[in-house]
Amino acid sequence: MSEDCIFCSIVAGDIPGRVVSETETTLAFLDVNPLAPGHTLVVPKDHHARLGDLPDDVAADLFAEVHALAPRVEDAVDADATTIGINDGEAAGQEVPHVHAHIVPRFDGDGGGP
Ligand code: DGP
Repeated sequence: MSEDCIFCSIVAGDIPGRVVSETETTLAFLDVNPLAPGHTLVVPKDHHARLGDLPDDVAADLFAEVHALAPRVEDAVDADATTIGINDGEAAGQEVPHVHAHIVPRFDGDGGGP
């Protein structure tokens, strides 16, 4: 855990998160500033700032959870498609330096994306 990391605080239960699912190594919760209904973030429970910092097994667990969850999120909000993305590094738009995958439900004609 990193002391001043907002996502570590959500994982620890120190600040509230609207949790969607949890595995031994990952937590998924709703984005506080959603691009669409159901916009979900999936994070490894351990603190790692960048994708390349993840040990292989943690990276595999993270993608396995995105793989399992994305169709469920899409169904839950009756979306037409899903955009999945990771902003990896500040210049890529990463605001929270704790690796996270965005699952963004998409709707026909919504005209936008992350
Ligand atoms: P990124 O730009 O890829 O680092 O996305 C960070 C996302 O994290 C952004 O969509 C808003 C979300 N976010 C920031 N702070 C919080 C928080 O305290 N709770 C939740 N649920 N989401 C947060």
